[in-house]
This record gives sequence, C-alpha cells and structure tokens, in this order.
Amino acid sequence: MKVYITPLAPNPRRVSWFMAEKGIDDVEVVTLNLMQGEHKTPEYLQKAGLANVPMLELDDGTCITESLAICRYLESRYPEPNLFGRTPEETAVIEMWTRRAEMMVATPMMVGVRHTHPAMAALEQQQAAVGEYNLQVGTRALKVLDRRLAESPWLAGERLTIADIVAFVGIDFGRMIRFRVPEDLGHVARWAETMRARPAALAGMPQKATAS
Ligand SMILES: N[C@@H](CCC(=O)N[C@@H](CS)C(=O)NCC(=O)O)C(=O)O
Repeated sequence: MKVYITPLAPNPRRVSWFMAEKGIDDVEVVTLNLMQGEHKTPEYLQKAGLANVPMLELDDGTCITESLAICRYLESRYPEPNLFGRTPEETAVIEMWTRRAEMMVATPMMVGVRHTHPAMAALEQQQAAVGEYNLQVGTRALKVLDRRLAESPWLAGERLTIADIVAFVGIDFGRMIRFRVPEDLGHVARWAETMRARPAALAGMPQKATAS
C-alpha cells in the first residue's frame, strides 16, 4: 500500500496522525508537492480521479481519496487502538462528533485559511470576504466543542477518537494565519494542549532540520 500526502496540509495530516496513533509503519509514504502541481499530473489524476491528497493506493490498484474513507479502511486493517468505535452506540457518537468536527469547524477553518493566506493563492482564487466569513463560522462553532469538552475529556467520550483528530487538525491549520483559540474557551484550550503534546501530532508535519 502507498499513501500520498503533502506535509502541513490538513486532510493528509488526518491520515498521517491516524497512522501514527496506530503505529502503522508498513505503508509507503509518497510526498507530493502541491505548489508544484504534483497532484495534477495525468498519472495521479487517473488514479485519484481528483486533484487532491491524501490518496491511499492499495496493492490491488484500488485508490481511495477521502481522508475519512482512508482512515476507516486502515481501521479495518489495523483495528487497534480503536478510533472509530466498537459498539453501535459508541460508533454512532463518534460519527456524530466527527461530522460536527468536520462540517462545523475543520472545513470552515480550512476554507478560511485558503482564502486569506498569501501562499494559498497558488491553489485558490482567493476572496478575502469568503475567508473572513468562514473563519468567523469556524470560531463560533468552537463554542459547541467547548461545551462538550466541559463534560468530557475527549469529543466522543472517554478516549481519543477520529473526531478529536479531525477537529484538532482543522483548528491547528489556523496557525498558518496565527489563529488562536479564543481565551474564554478554556476547555478547548486544555484539550488542544493535550492533542498538541501527543507524539502523533508531529506526523504529517514538515520535519524541522536538526542541528548536527
Ligand atoms: N474531502 C477531502 C479533501 C481533500 C483536500 O481538499 N485536500 C487538499 C489538501 S488539504 C488538496 O489536495 N488540495 C489540492 C488543491 O487545492 O489543489 C479529504 O478529506 O480527503
């Protein structure tokens, strides 16, 4: 199997983080440079069907290009630690929080960054008003997460799940434009610090050069 990613980009980072939590190290990682259009070559487009990363290419040639579909597939192949739920009830609650995390927080944050960060002009026909509006929408939705995290250590309950990964990676992408969690959202801030301290937080991020 091969997974195609690009460092820093939030949707591939979901997959890299997910693989790191599970300790998956036998999937080949192919790094594409989006700024150089490496996801737009005829070869890649023929496999992916979309000029998007991440993509998982299976040994039988099947290509999967949605980050959550990739994570679900990997969950079936590498069941532990469980990140999508075991019982019907738990699975439904995790799905609910994953969808809220994606639709209410992560997508608006990503759209906000794409429309306001100068480097993203290579990928997006930027409209500042679209960016600002989406950043407001994503920030407002953090209140929903804050209420939830006031009563629960993790978004979907007593343990880390895919919902936390999707929400945190979306929020953390905001660092590109110096986004900060509002100070009155202390529960989100506490949870975000816990997420940032996990070793998996480094997966899918540009590697800093180490002094020799
Ligand atoms: N819904 C897709 C979204 C994938 C996506 O938007 N990927 C971005 C990087 S985060 C991308 O490949 N963008 C390429 C471009 O804008 O040209 C998923 O979750 O995998």
